[in-house]
Amino acid sequence: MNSTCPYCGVGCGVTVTSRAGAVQVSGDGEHPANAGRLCVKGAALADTLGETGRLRYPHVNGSRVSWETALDAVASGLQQVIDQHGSQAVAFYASGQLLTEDYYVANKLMKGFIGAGNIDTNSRLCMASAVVGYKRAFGADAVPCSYADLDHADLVILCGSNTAWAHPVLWQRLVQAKLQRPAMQVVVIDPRRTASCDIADVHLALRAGSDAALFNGLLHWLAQQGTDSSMLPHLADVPTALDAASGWSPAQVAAYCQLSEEQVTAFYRAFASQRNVLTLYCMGINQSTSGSDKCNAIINCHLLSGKIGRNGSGPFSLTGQPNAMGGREVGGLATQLAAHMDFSAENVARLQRFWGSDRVAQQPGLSAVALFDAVARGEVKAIWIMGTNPAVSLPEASRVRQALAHCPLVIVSDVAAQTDTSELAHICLPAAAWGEKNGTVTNSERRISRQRAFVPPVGEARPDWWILAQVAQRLGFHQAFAWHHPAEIFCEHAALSGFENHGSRAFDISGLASLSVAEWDRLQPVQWPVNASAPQGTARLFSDRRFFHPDGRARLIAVTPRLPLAACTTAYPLLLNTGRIRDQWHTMTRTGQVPRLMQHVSEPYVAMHPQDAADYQLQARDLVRVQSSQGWMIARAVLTDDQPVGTLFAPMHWNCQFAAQSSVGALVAAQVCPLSGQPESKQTAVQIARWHSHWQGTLFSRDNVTFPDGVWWSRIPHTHATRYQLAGSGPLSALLSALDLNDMACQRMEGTNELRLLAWHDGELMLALWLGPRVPELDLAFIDAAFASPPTRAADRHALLGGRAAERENAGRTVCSCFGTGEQTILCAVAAGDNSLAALGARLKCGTNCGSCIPELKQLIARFPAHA
Ligand SMILES: Nc1nc2c(c(=O)[nH]1)N[C@H]1C(S)=C(S)[C@@H](COP(=O)(O)OP(=O)(O)OC[C@H]3O[C@@H](n4cnc5c(=O)[nH]c(N)nc54)[C@H](O)[C@@H]3O)O[C@H]1N2
Ligand SMILES: Nc1nc2c(c(=O)[nH]1)N[C@H]1C(S)=C(S)[C@@H](COP(=O)(O)OP(=O)(O)OC[C@H]3O[C@@H](n4cnc5c(=O)[nH]c(N)nc54)[C@H](O)[C@@H]3O)O[C@H]1N2
Ligand code: SF4
Ligand SMILES: [Mo]
Repeated sequence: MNSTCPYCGVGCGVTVTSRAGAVQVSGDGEHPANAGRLCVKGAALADTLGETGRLRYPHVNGSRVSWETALDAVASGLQQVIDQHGSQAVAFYASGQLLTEDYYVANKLMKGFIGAGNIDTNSRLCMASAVVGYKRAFGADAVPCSYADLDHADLVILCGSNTAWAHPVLWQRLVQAKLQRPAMQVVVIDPRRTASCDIADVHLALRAGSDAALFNGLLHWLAQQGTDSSMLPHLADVPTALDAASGWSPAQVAAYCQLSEEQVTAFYRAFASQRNVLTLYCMGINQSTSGSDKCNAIINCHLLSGKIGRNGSGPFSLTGQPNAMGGREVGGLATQLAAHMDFSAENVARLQRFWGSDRVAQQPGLSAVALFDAVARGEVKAIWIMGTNPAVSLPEASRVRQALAHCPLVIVSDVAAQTDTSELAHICLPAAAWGEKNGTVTNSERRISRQRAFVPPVGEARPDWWILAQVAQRLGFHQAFAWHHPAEIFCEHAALSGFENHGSRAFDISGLASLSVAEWDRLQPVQWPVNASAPQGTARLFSDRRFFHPDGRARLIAVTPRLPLAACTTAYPLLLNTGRIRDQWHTMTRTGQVPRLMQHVSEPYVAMHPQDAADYQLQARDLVRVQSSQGWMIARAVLTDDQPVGTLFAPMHWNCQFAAQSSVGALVAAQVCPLSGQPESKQTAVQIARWHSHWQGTLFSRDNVTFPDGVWWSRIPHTHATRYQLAGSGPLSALLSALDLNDMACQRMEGTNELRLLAWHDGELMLALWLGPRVPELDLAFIDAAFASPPTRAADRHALLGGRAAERENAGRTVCSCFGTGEQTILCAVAAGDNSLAALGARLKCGTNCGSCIPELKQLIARFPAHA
């Protein structure tokens, strides 16, 4: 059966097969988004199925209860708050990872029937600026482009997007396009060098947060060069935008962006001279206190030059989450109603008619950061969080935790048994996970695809739409929430999109409003709009140069570039950037359970330039305390000249389930773009210092371990055991007593400042521990395997205590996650003459599946200069 990958906004189709009871997931060769390709996360989907780490039953105040009890508790809890404090005192915080049907029900319940605007979503942290950018420019939140544009572009600009790691299958398509048409230029705009620079002709490592000036300068340049005059009748507000851009000469841009004037003019020349230009932009643009303006600065250039609405051209905002777009369509953001309607009196009345409700919210609700502030102030007294983990992902995450800890009613719907957010919940509801639920998602190119259920839910997990509808009924809204099947919800949503639309709203899938359940089930991927005039969907918008403002013209927006609010000071001299790594998804609740996805990068880290490391007396792998004015974290130092001097990068993923004190969200300030409400997650001023410890260690354990205060730990699931990396300064006895070695037979080797220990129970290895002033180098795969088949000979046990098999070569850190190929293995092969991608692929297979590791393979090959 076919379904859709639940991770990123590329929206790859997958084919699910079952062989001898084991589920296998492969790329769907027929799906237009990926044509059979998958990245490592998609390829590892089968490993996320099953009960590991899942929430299986409803819980109230920590005790398992029946669904009846849990749903009654949710409904009566919400009702009580509404009765006492009004509907504004309750809120939903939802997610671009819900299915469209789930999302539609959540929005309908809050805005249509509870009657408040307070439903916002994690898309606020992600897409909100892109939405404002499109709406201001086009009069609608409508992505003009398609992935197929990559096959026609002459110049592709990746701006604030590490596509190679965050949208890997799209990146593979770009790599292929460049192979086929080497003349196609690729420009990467990113302060740091990333894996996406691998195929870049040019990397513009501009000053963090300075993109608006670069594009303002481009607008000015385009105006001076004389642009596509046929475009002008379709544009409004051109003079004011050009006026705002007029001061930005290449010299000024170069000084502001810390680039050379040659770099700037070469980029401008390329943009102006190439016919088809595609700008892909993502979090390096959106996550900013001037994110909306940055989006418009980019869109302005495409509009003025007419590089929009045709093959291979356009401003293409990449969506992060699998269904960020679906959320935008149903009104998941507190600032819109539903089906692309805003809160105008006309639209409120329209929705009242459609939903048959006289209590539709009249005004926008609180957006994410403001919402959690209102929780902190006690104004919002009940919050239902579904499909997101705000205690990790929101800025000032420690404040979010405190706010939740004091909130009278916190309800969490999640698939994971334990998250940093669910630890603070009064009511936990088990949601059906990917593979167990049925519905639709919309990817970055407006393509609606089906996610299909193929396994029964674990325990008593239920689909999110069902949970929401049950609560709605208990709140007294029976008829409006009486669906029996998600297909019915989809059809209602599709009907609403066409309701009194007459071409006024871009989002129109009225052509799908009368699907039968069987037709919905068979629905093939299709790009909206899908209506009477475009029954097969629409690949490209604005080919006719008609936009959605009432006069049909697009708007240029006057942009005044602003640098990040986060500014370095003597106390906080370094600028911390945050983002994604290749093999992890967000707060790791699913990908963190998959051993092979934990091997590429296993621990929270902070990347810095070697010069900065030297200034702070840091060495590679040291533990570093990173501190901002908001909070602090501990992470391992990675030294790389990919990182500009004076700047750091830390992944956003780690949290209290995977490491002690390593959540970067605690450091980021809750400063937002005034237009979009999106936080500035990419820039934080920080100081760093070595985190001193007397000992470090590696522990493998069959069971999870809780460590005493003062011990820093990070947890890394392997196939047969869990590994912990440890560090601390306290007495080792406190650590050893936390390990509870009572009933175990222990083999020890003690030296000065050093301890090695194996603990056995009934012939099974229970624990293996190495402690000392530095982490010893261990053969991790060999140790993990000993938990499945313990060595019996004394000599082998002795070797195990040494941490490595007597005769085995250490494969080193995993580079290729698909085939588990280690760095050492690759380096040996390169040294032996396999010094090309093809030769490595032929010998070790690495890089031949999803291709995400190719940039790293190339770097390893480059370490050995080719023989003359
Ligand atoms: N592996 C993986 N893939 C994912 C996700 C994941 O968790 N893991 N999450 C998905 C989601 S929800 C999202 S939103 C996307 C995000 O996808 P991306 O936006 O591509 O990923 P990020 O790593 O957040 O940030 C992108 C780049 O912005 C750069 N940047 C920082 N500041 C600036 C700046 O001032 N200007 C410019 N031009 N660039 C800057 C960063 O250095 C970084 O390389 O990824 C999606 N895909
Ligand atoms: N510093 C910093 N912070 C960031 C970012 C950054 O770049 N830097 N990026 C921001 C961005 S772009 C994003 S999108 C956010 C993401 O941040 P979050 O949304 O908080 O991260 P996730 O881990 O994806 O959370 C999804 C939750 O939903 C659960 N879940 C999975 N499937 C289902 C389901 O079907 N139903 C339900 N009910 N639950 C489910 C998962 O177990 C998990 O707990 O982080 C933001 N925060
Ligand atoms: S590129 Fe995105 S949608 Fe495709 S397989 Fe990877 S994570 Fe899934
Ligand atoms: Mo995102």
